[in-house]
Amino acid sequence: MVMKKRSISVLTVLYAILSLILVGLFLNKVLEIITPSPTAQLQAAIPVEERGNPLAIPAFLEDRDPDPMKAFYELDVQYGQMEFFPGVVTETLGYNGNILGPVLRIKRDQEVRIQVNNQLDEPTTAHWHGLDVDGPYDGGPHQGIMPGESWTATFSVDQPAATIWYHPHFHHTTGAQVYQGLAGLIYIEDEESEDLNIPKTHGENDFPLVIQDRNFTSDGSFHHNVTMMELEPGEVLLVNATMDPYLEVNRELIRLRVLNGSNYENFQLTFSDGSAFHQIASDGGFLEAPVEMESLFLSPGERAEILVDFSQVTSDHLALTTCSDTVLDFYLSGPVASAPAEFPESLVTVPDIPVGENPTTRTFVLESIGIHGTINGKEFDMDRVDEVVPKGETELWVIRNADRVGHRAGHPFHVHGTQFQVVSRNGNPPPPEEAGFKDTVFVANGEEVVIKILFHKEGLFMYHCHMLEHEENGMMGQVLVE
Ligand SMILES: [Cu+2]
Repeated sequence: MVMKKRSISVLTVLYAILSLILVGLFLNKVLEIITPSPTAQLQAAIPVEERGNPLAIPAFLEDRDPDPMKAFYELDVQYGQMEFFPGVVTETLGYNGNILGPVLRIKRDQEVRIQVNNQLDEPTTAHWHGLDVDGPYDGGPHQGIMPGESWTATFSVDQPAATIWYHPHFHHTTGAQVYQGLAGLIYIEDEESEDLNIPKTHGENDFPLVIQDRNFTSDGSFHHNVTMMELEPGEVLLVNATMDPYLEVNRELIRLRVLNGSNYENFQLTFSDGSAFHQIASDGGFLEAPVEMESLFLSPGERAEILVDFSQVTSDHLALTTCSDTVLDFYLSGPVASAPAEFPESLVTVPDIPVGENPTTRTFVLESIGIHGTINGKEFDMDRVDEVVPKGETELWVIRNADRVGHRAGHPFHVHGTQFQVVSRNGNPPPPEEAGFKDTVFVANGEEVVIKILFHKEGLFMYHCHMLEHEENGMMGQVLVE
């Protein structure tokens, strides 16, 4: 009888503790919902009439080699500060400035040297995302630049005109360094891109748009909040590191070079008036012909160039949006035209990557649980070569997303060192906007994407999910090309 009484009282105490925990968790959740986040509080402190900033346009970096067949660029990786919220300083990282970096313009067939000076007190690397380059100059995790040191990448450019980009890739700090501001664009130009009758005046009718989501802590610092489940989605969208950006343009044909520079988020871009536009280029260069679309999907790391015809838009204002959030406001001026702007019906001939009779086929199975992931059941190991591929031989890579549920609905699969072509998506031919050269392909949950891939350069290269926090938590492998 005594025993029974004691066991009841222990159970009662346990129930009481459990109930308290549950009530505590519930109240915490309620508090979270009713209390604005630090990011929302900082934004709300900006008076409505003071919101809206002219879109920052990154400058072209000066090429310091007078020889037109050569280019020499210097990038300083440095600490910076921004004032996104009036009177609140945000500590940032940038190349040659406070945040992001200048645009590097390189020409096909040029011999290029880029010297990267690390002025941070932590290691970094400079990876040329989308460049056909020898392994030692790729700027992946093996090419760490220690604090105070410099590293020079040397390469010749032998790939079509494209909008590519650069960002750090030091293992375990990539996500944090990109989040704090390290990213920049590279424009590769060639005779075809120069001859095409499309807008090409930088900052006038040809604009880069680096779109990134961000959160802040109450003191104004970037809040790169990685949980067991995800990287917390940003409540704020920055374009070229501009908060609440707007762009004033003439009513004419405008070219936008869009990079999804987010660590973890997909974008589904549309115009607020529902108007159509044309995609003219994907990651690795121009498409054969402009593709008309009303909505552009970009996963992290992907690029698209689009032509938007504002010439007949009567309204003075419209916005680029993603899932009803404003990305960029456009203010139009000038007369409304009576006819649409003209642009080429065909762009370039995209050379088909040739495939031999019995190509080697490799399968890459992507799986994730929350922030952690694997490729073919393995977590990344910097000391393990996962695949050995002969240089100059086209292979078929089958990329299968084994996830059935999960955040962000899929994984952007990126391969370093070359540009590939999509053969099929779930057995069907790719849509026309995916028919050009790609270096990052989105593979939705349950999907299977087949690519054909040909490495022209030797060395050790990474392939990985371009959700940077997945990449850092297992979803990366290494291919040795020899
Ligand atoms: Cu992923």
